[in-house]
Amino acid sequence: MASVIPGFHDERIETMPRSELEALQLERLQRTISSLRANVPVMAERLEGLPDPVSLDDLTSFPFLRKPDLRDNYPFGLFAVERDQLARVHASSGTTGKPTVVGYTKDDLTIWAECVARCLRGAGVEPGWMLHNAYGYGLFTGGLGLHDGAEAAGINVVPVSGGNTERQLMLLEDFAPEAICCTPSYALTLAELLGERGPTSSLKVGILGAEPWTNEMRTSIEAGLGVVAVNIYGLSEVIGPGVSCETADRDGLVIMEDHFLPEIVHPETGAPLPDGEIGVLVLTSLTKQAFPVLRYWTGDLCSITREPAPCGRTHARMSSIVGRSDDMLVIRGVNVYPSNIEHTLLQVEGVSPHFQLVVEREGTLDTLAVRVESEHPANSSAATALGQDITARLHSALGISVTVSVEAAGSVPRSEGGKLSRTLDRRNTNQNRGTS
Ligand code: DLL
Repeated sequence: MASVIPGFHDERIETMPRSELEALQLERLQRTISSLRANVPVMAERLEGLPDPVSLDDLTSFPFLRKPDLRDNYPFGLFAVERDQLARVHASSGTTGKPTVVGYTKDDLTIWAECVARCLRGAGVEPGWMLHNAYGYGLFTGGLGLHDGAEAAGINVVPVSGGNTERQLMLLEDFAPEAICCTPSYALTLAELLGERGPTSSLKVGILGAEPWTNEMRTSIEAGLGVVAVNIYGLSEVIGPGVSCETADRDGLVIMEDHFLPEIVHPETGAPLPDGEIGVLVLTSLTKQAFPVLRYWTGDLCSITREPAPCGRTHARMSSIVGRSDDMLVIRGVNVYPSNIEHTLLQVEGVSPHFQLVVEREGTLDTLAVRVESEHPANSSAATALGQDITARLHSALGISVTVSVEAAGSVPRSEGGKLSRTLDRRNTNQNRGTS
């Protein structure tokens, strides 16, 4: 793996003493709340009667903003500027119905690019390097978000976007970029194909995010692509990629706290949780003009620490996302997080990082099947033994019985360029009731 050193894009802000940072946050929070009261009628109504915050702790007296609020005000009902002030809109990847629309002024785009530039420099990407940007360009914030951030940091971008894997492999070989960004599942797809053709020598850093991934997956990607793989986090509702990112030290994701105020709250009660405890990440934007969000309930589960990082950064750091409060599977009354399963699977020797969870309903009982891949021929005694081992491990990790099928390499769906859903929930489909 290449050795890369974290750099700074804006060292003064990134290492600002916490007392100064918190004073800045409070001032910006007060400004954001004034803008919501003055410019967003729906929010003005919600905030009526609530006194303005005089300390950051007062934030907890404000209501959460949740995804359905965005849908109810589709498309532009929560924007704080007129349409002619918008420079761009993006929309989040909804699986059903209308997307969630978010807007940016020109200043918002500048701030976003600054945040992403910090992420890239912290990850060890240097000005003058080439970045192969395989995040999707379009309504999704990944492609354009990383693109603008790279340009702001003086990094040259190959705007390849997602998909067309053969072309990606050709460009990786011909252009010899030092850095790549894409989803971790797509990084695995590329690593696998590159592995078949011999290792690539040019890549040093991968900036991967937009979906959950584990340290075990990181190990496979780093080995396959020869990169230091860092985790980048963000969501359209708050700005897009660049809310937080690991540095090349990979010691927690540094939150751009001068722009986004983090809280961790209890998933059911919404009560604040202390640093170090896992709960739902709630984010407040502090500088956004077009679409300010107050206490946005991300649904993403993680913990935070406010200890300064070894590299001198003073902003809070979050753990990797361990799951979502809403993608938890309830199987026969037991809460099952896909990340738990992934963690267990990737500790088993001989199991590839590709797997799929299939949930079905048989009569009134939910069943969970786990499809994994191995190099052993299907139905061989080695494959059977592996299946038994995994079944036992999952039983002890989850507390429920699951069916494990060990399949040939290449059987389980791969990312073809974007986010990969590893769970196929067939509980509510006709097919499941046997009528298809
Ligand atoms: O996925 C923004 C993004 C693009 C982030 C490129 C990183 C890189 P959305 O499509 O709105 O935005 O999806 C946001 O994706 O609430 C998380 O559930 C998940 N997510 C994003 N980054 C990570 C990550 C982009 N590093 C939703 N780890 C979020 C785990 C992530 N989950």
